Amino acid sequence: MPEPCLFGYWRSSAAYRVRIALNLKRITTRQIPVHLQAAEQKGADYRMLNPAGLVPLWREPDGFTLAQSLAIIEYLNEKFPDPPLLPEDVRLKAICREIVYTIACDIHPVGNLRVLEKLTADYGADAGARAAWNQHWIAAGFAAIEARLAKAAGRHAIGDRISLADICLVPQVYNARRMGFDLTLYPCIVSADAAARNLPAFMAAAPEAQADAP
Ligand SMILES: N[C@@H](CCC(=O)N[C@@H](CS)C(=O)NCC(=O)O)C(=O)O
Repeated sequence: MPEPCLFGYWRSSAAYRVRIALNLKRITTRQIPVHLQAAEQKGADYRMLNPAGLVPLWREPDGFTLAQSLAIIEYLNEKFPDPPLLPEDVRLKAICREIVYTIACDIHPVGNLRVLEKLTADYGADAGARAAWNQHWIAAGFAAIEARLAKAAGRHAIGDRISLADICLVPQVYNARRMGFDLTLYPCIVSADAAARNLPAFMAAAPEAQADAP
């Protein structure tokens, strides 16, 4: 039977989120690498599939496609409800989304490759300036998440069950570490990351575990 495909890239944190969700739900998927450093996401062939020119992209055998990691994950969560990725309690669900949106709307987009490339092309930002820019926005978002986790976290970001908050947090912490971001001020984030990162579904989704990793 043909499998659905996930177009991604080993180090894309948005694709990493979807990989974790797929593993938690045990959905078999064919992974198709799109080499971001080689700008494959900007090529005409890929843009035919995803006009946004970004990964991840979900494609089903009947041709149905979906972009945006959170849209993909919420779609999969509705189609395959077990295990649920959002808390049942409406307030906890909203808090979970607060954390998720802080990462996916406030931190991740401004550190994206195309934004960093634009900073360099139009404003002459060198590697140091790009790193400082990234670290500034990670710090702003992590301060808000740390305060929230100090109240909401149990073993995981929201209580004791893995949720979409952990699915977004682990890739963002991976990115932060990759950029040499100092996590000392964020003990609750470090603890939630450590509790989730070594679970099998997270380990199998990790960048270094992907076939396209160098
Ligand atoms: N909001 C989108 C963001 C997707 C995104 O920015 N993907 C990055 C990789 S993490 C990308 O494709 N970057 C390519 C580029 O900037 O040219 C999502 O959650 O799917």
